[in-house]
Amino acid sequence: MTMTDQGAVHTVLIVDDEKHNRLLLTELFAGQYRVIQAKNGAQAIELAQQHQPDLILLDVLMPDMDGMAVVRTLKREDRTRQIPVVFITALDSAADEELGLELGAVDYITKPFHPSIVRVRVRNHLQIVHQRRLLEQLAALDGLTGIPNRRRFDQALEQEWRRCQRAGQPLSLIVADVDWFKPYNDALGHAAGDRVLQEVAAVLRQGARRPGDLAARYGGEEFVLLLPGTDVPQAQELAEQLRGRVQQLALAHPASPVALSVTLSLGGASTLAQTSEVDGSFFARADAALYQAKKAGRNRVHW
Ligand code: GH3
Ligand code: MG
Ligand code: MG
Ligand code: MG
Repeated sequence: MTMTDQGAVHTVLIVDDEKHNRLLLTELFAGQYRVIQAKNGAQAIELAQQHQPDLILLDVLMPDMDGMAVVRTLKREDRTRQIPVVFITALDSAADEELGLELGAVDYITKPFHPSIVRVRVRNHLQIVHQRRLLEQLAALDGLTGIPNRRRFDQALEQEWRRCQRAGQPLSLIVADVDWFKPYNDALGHAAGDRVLQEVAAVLRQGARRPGDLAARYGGEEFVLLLPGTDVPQAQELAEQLRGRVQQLALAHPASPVALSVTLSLGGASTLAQTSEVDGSFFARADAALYQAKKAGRNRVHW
């Protein structure tokens, strides 16, 4: 079996109205992938949504809903848009092939097919799927600290905002900034500064412990924690814990005017979202609270 990056087996959905073809293709792939089968267009769409296969092998000529209509539907839905579709069909005109590819299929194979060629084409497309996922994962992470980056945070904020709005749940946000970090760098060098950011990131990552929580590096020495379903007292308690844990790291800071070690200032905001769009003042409130924490002397939480 060929593994995906998550260590699971790739799933291939085979769609054909003729049982003989389904069996032939299933036999071709069953040793390598998890194979699921659909015998018509409606079932194909249902199974695609339910199982999120890594690739779909799709017949065109089927009663009721043909393969072209299936692709149109898959491409309209967020959950199925990305799944690569390979047409495998008796329709061998250039116009049909052009239409199939135009609709967004990644490949077009005509029947009768050579099994070995179908096998390698599918394998190659699955390799691209695998590489795309690795790139997507990398693009969401901060290179220095390994925690999610600002791009990922921005996506998560939109998702969680809407989710909390629908569920009528609170959403909390903590913005954290390392105190006196410029003098730290100046005194101990940039490489030592980088190590501080890695240690602080590890503390914040451990703090994001509920499902849906997200700790991210927002930029420079500034971090954010997104806490869906977390109300003001819970979020304040967590912020205070994180402040304490960073202090307990006891990373010597020879140039800090306020403490002997590296400290963190944190600002927070909580909301009960009413709109479906993220309200820009949400982040601004947390940021303003951070500013207050700085002004009040640093190494503290403000709300
Ligand atoms: P404050 O307590 O008000 O936050 O003071 P500060 O010195 O931390 O704030 P300031 O914004 O003046 O300085 C931030 C510093 O963070 C300056 C910049 O060189 C440093 N910095 C930003 N990104 C990185 C990084 O990736 N690595 C290192 N080592 N330093 C960084
Ligand atoms: Mg058919
Ligand atoms: Mg700072
Ligand atoms: Mg800063």
